[in-house]
Amino acid sequence: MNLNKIKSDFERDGFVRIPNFLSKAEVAEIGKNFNRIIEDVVPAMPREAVFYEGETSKDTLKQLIDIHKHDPYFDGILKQGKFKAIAEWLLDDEVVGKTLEYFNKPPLIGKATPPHQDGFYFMLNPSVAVTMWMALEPADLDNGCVQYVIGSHRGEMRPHGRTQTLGFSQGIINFGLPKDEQNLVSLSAEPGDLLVHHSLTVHLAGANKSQRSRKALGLIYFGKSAKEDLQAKAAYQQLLQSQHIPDQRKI
Ligand SMILES: O=C(O)CCC(=O)C(=O)O
Repeated sequence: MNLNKIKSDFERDGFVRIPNFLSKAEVAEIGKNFNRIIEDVVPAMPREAVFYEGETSKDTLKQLIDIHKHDPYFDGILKQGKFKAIAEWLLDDEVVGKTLEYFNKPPLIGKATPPHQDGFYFMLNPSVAVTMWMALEPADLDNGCVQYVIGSHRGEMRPHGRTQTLGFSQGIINFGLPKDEQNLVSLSAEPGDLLVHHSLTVHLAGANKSQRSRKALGLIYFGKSAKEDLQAKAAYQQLLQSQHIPDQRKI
């Protein structure tokens, strides 16, 4: 791993792909633990932390949030070790691990992830935070890999509005400007490849049109220098209430 190159790519593009960040054995261990969570822990998790694509069944499970609050193994993954260290390196800051998530797009029914900036959900000032997305299975355009708008982290916070996508309630309302179209790239990934993006980077993912699932681990880190914008947060909570959204994604 060339850490300097990883950081300069991240600073230039607003995201970086780190191939083989975890070994196949480490990925298998995480996959095994997610299976354990789905069997043993999900039944006791709060409703607003578990999202299904349509009916409630293991085959339609699409997202789990805040898993670290329910399980010491995943708390350790979030708060110790390699993921946290790379977040600190990229942000030039001490970081706090905020949440650990599970993402899937079930075969044929996994819906698209709307274009958004994570910072809109976080309400930080300055918006010093990263999201990590590590493939547990091959991800490509057919099953809905992550797509980024290169350099968008250097732009402004875009206007967001209500979507109908469970787990991603807010999306950019004017997405599709020439600067979006011209700079959009798809990042296919193999198991163990890690994608890291800045909280202002515009990103999305397509629907899963394939017969394969698309499972991934998600992690979010805030820099110690990022302060919660309490006024903006209160306004955001009010907005969610007015939209009848009981949960707040990510945090
Ligand atoms: O898994 C996905 O489809 C997208 C994940 C994402 O957008 C995020 O974690 O911010």
